[in-house]
Amino acid sequence: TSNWKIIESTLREGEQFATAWFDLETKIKIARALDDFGVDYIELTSPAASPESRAHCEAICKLGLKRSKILTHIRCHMDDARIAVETGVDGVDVVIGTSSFLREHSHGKDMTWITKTAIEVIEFVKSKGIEIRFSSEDSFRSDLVDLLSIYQTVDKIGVNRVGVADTVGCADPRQVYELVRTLRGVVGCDIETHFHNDTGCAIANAYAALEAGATHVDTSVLGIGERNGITPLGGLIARMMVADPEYVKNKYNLHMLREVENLVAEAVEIQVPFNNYITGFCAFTHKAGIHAKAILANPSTYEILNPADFGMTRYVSIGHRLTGWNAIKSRVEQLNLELTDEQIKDATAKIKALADVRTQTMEDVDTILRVYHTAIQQGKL
Ligand code: HCA
Ligand code: CU
Repeated sequence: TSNWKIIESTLREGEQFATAWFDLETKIKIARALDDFGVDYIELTSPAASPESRAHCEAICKLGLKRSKILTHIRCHMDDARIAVETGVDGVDVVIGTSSFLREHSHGKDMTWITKTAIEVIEFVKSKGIEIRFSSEDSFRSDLVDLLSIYQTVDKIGVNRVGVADTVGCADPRQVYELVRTLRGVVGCDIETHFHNDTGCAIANAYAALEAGATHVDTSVLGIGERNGITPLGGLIARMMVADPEYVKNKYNLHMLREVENLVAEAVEIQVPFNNYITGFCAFTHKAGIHAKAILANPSTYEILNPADFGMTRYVSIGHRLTGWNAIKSRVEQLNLELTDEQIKDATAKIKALADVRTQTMEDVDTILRVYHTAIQQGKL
């Protein structure tokens, strides 16, 4: 897994999220934030979707972003392709359903029609000198022979990427690894992947795809998209920070993650989940006495990611019944109180007793420690 790229689809897949509605100003803010973060590509809703979508696409292409290339995403159809190439995008992502579910109940076309149209669309987009990706939709419920043969055909006529999409979120990492691995042996072009999260595998699947030789992963901020969404940008970053830390640190401006998530959360009126990767409120909170003690000695004991890499801070929670005297001692030192270890153990026992009645806030803990300290000084204890 090296030299992989992110295709950030908050402004395409993310617009398909239940409560998403982006005006141009919001889209520009999100696009600029993603560019500051450093994603390789930003994918936009098809300009054929509506007049506003087209105007937005044109406006975002004119921003002259520093790092991110602009893509739009269209159906495999000449009508859409003709509009897309006029918008100023750097590339076009073309998609068509290939599973029997979608062929029979959605667009009604057979593989012969699909192949013929794909070739026509690809040659047209290529003739305009911009990037082209061809993807099947519902790849994991498509016939493998159909898939490989169409990918091989489009690879021969010179697409930049072929795409694999788990449209319904049914695939598991092993299946993904196998399909991408097979595909890697069949095409020479780049391989883009797109994973829905219906069964909780979206990040693991993206990782398995990269391990198998995929080059591009689709993400959206906070994972927003159809139904419960796709691989989240932050979750993929967390995974890859462990797998490939130098690459991730050198390439992406990780301190921007929180800002871009807050921007998108506000735009679609959701909260950042409590258990969100990296930025969830408790992502770096340590609680049990045993954990707190070890974390204070060396954070790597119970942290695989360093919060400072993302502009986040670690928090050691101490006002609860699971607390321990080592954690309390570190607070005593922060407060500049002079207490012996024996006294700290005594104060810890008092905090634990109170916390058995109700959880103590940081302020509560500080007050208990200050009162205890004063009592010691006045010789009352
Ligand atoms: C959809 C299409 C898509 C396309 C993915 C892609 C999917 O909204 O159904 O073009 O890579 O999940 O198949 O998002
Ligand atoms: Cu999708």
